[in-house]
Amino acid sequence: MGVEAWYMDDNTDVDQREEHHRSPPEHVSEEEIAKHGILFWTVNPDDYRNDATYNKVRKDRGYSYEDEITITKEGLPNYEEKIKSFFEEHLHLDEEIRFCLDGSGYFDFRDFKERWVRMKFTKGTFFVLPAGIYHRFTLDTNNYVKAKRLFVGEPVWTPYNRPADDKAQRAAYLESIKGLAED
Ligand code: KMT
Ligand code: NI
Repeated sequence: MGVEAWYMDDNTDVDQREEHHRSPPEHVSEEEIAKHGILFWTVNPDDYRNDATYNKVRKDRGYSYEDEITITKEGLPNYEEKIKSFFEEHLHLDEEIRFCLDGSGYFDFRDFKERWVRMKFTKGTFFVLPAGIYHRFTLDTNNYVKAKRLFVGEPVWTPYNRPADDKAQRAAYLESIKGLAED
């Protein structure tokens, strides 16, 4: 359903906003992403209120809360600090649900072998990262994204930086992907 993803090189110290493809590039399929418990859809960003997929997912999964975040140097208070914390490897005790309205960026997640997978977050991308998955976010070189954040009930955005292996949600997540090692 239109998510582009690839294994990363190890040079994010240089500039996290670059693509960081390996050489040669190694793409990661949507099937592989899905095996990690990540859900994703493509939604019409210009008319999402009337988008059947968007409405069905919200209803079925109980996403009662939504707001918007715009990330630009001028528009986001404590920009530098936020950019830095988004890119620290972390997990949450709840799902991270994001829908890209405009602009773009990258969500990186750790696969079952601890490799970083970079997923392109672009206009119309709607996805759910499961609780307990290690991940991070960065803007790309366009330096602009506008996204919706959804949640079940009152939102909790707290990141737990790695290591957070003592969390029950981490153990549950690892249990959920246990089968991957044997594939
Ligand atoms: C997060 O939690 O990493 C963010 O909200 C990043 C911005 S959403 C594109
Ligand atoms: Ni997060």
